[in-house]
Amino acid sequence: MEKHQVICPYCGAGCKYNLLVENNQVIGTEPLNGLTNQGELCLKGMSGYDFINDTKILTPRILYPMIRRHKGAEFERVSWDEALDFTAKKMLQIIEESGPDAIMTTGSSRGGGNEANYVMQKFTRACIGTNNIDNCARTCHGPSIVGLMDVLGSGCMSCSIDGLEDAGCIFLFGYNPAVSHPIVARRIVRAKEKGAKIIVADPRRIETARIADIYLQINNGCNVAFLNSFAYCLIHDGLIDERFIAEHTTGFEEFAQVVEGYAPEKVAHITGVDPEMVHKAARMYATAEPSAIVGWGMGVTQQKQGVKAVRTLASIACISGQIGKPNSGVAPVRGQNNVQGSCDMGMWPSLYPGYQKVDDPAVREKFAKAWGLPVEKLNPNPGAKLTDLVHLVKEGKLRCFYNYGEDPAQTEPDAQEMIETLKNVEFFVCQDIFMTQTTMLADVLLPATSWGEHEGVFTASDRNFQHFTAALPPKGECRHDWEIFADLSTRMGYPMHYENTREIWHECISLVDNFAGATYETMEEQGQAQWPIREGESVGKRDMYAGGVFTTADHKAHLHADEFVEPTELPDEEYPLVLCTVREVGHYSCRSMTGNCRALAALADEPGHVQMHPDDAAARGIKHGQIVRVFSRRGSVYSRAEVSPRINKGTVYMTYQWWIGKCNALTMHVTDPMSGTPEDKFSACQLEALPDQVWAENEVQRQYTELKQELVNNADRQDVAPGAVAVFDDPAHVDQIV
Ligand SMILES: Nc1nc2c(c(=O)[nH]1)N[C@H]1C(S)=C(S)[C@@H](COP(=O)(O)OP(=O)(O)OC[C@H]3O[C@@H](n4cnc5c(=O)[nH]c(N)nc54)[C@H](O)[C@@H]3O)O[C@H]1N2
Ligand SMILES: Nc1nc2c(c(=O)[nH]1)N[C@H]1C(S)=C(S)[C@@H](COP(=O)(O)OP(=O)(O)OC[C@H]3O[C@@H](n4cnc5c(=O)[nH]c(N)nc54)[C@H](O)[C@@H]3O)O[C@H]1N2
Ligand code: SF4
Ligand SMILES: [Mo]
Repeated sequence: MEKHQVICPYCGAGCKYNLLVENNQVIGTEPLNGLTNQGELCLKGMSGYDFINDTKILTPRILYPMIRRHKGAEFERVSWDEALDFTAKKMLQIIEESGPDAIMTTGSSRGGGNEANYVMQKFTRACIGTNNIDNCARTCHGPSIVGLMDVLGSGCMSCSIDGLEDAGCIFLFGYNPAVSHPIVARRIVRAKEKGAKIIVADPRRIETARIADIYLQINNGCNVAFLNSFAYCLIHDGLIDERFIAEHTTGFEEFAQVVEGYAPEKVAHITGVDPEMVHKAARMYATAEPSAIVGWGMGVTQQKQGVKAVRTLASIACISGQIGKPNSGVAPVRGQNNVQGSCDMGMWPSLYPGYQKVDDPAVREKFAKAWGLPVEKLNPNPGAKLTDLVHLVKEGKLRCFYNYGEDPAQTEPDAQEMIETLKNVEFFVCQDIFMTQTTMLADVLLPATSWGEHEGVFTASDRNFQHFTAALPPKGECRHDWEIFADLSTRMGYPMHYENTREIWHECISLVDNFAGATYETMEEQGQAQWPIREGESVGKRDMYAGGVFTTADHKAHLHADEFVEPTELPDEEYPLVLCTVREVGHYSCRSMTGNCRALAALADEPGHVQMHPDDAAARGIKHGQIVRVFSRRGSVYSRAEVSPRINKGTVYMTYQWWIGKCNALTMHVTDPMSGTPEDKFSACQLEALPDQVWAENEVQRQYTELKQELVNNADRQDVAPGAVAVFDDPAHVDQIV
């Protein structure tokens, strides 16, 4: 048996383990003593490996390049040369006719790694000439990046995951670590054991609420009102750090003026919590010794006022002096295993690698020189966002979408609208490891090696770069993501040649002062390298902003508070329930990987669950475990009722992992105007009991089988080698292939 060291491909906790390999099959995992996981793993780390073996439980892997010669044609397997020449020709034609901004690309926050992302953004900027590049952080912690850059200067965690257990208080606001980052949740339990106070504010009584000293069951969608009232208490109850405010911040007067209107007593009808408890929570947080950390997640960011809430959270840390010392400050715990990395690599329309701004001439000068280009070739304008895709395609401004390692047909809001967009975009290239609902719609499908089949570097949520190795050789004709981008770029007239990921990585870090010390050698010697880490340094910074020195231009924190605005689609008579969409513990994002793992697929399957309060279930005659219909202004799906008193009345919760119980068929495409992040946490819906449960169970299975079969049919086209005769029963298709 062989053992190969990897970093987990699921959440951003960055757990380290070995893949156990026998006869070219992964047969298990073995936890290692990584910085964050210390010899432990969660369910997904333990059991989430066998998708690599192409189990075909949910959907097949793609192993050969395929193209559609024209819209509406079937997939046809072709050689790499043909697939890439076909793509290059079409993209060059679009650039010539409509300019580089008619193309959008994405980064992937999953298996590919930092090197693949670096090469993708170089291809996008240097070869195509656009800044239309984005990643799933747009639907995720985008508001944390934008809001924290405004207030503190950097859009990341100020502390470290392992440091959580040494804080005196942890305040969790709209973040459910027991499900989302179980190994981070373990640190919070440790903190509690070491005497830390825990505050949880979440409309659902989440697992961590059980160990909370104060649990605040706030109303959905009230964040800005609640945080303003929290800040009001800090100011009025004598809990602010006046010296810190005077020496290290700007804008306190304006901040105080805004929150003045939000006494907890005055806004209790919005927040839904006992004002006395807000005063208590503010005191517990501000007086904690030696430090306090405020941690947040999607409950904050997937809201119309996401950026505003983030700015207030960061300002709260500043005015109470709970930042700028060890194990303190802000913890927007990044979701995907490498979403911190794809942002680090500049998969963002306004930023080059290392958060260097595209509209800064000195930055463009630096990259142009390094990439051997005249500076005029680098576009000075920030590009479009992933959530702009729909309207740009509709308006005819975007003609090509190159989707690398994302599944928008499942994960973007208003799925039907997104699917139409993907069907309508003139030229749609997909690079993935699986056949998915998105890749099924592609004009060109490029098969990449999976995590486990390539090496690279991921960045964990707390800015730690960690190297992972390959355990298996590539399957079929799969190529590494970075090789595909470099080859395509070369065919399009901007040659890129790299021997390996080490070469790419060392080019990347030579262009970013804050990453320069994170060489492969440092990662090997230290186990990881946490940025900021300058050239020659072997250890980076666990904590940012020491002594209250921020990374803004004037090194001060710029405090911000805003007025509260209600969510966009409030419940009404027709759609009286709030729909909030969250996560499934044993499945991960679009589920292409976890759905193909034997143990995880056996634990939970379609049509997923809809969580509701017993009164909301009773009012509709719904019983626990029954299939129900959930519908909104956008669509209608089936799900299974999960009735629990831990859910707040008037709101139902669905997880976004399911194909049949697809909550994104119900969500709205409305975004925070400051970050472009969808309001996935709040829309209006209704539930209906289904009297004939036998029919309902059969209907779910019928839909599920049909969709799986559609994916298999598309994937089966790869079994017909180029030039061979197809044996499918569709005569039109056979004609084409012959
Ligand atoms: N098992 C598993 N783990 C995952 C993922 C997965 O798919 N499966 N996905 C990963 C990804 S991409 C991410 S980004 C992270 C996300 O991890 P989290 O940030 O924990 O995400 P959610 O569970 O969606 O939302 C967090 C909490 O916000 C609460 N909430 C809802 N509305 C409000 C509100 O108005 N105010 C407040 N304060 N709270 C509210 C919800 O009840 C929920 O408990 O998880 C990662 N980990
Ligand atoms: N309603 C609702 N929707 C949501 C959310 C929510 O809370 N509610 N959460 C949002 C959040 S926070 C996020 S982050 C997004 C996630 O949205 P996505 O990024 O779309 O979801 P993933 O499942 O991570 O998609 C990863 C894709 O990459 C592929 N892949 C994996 N490894 C590799 C590789 O090495 N190379 C290549 N080429 N491909 C690879 C996988 O097969 C999969 O198709 O979903 C968002 N959607
Ligand atoms: S906590 Fe996250 S990184 Fe760690 S094993 Fe679980 S899914 Fe993987
Ligand atoms: Mo995420």
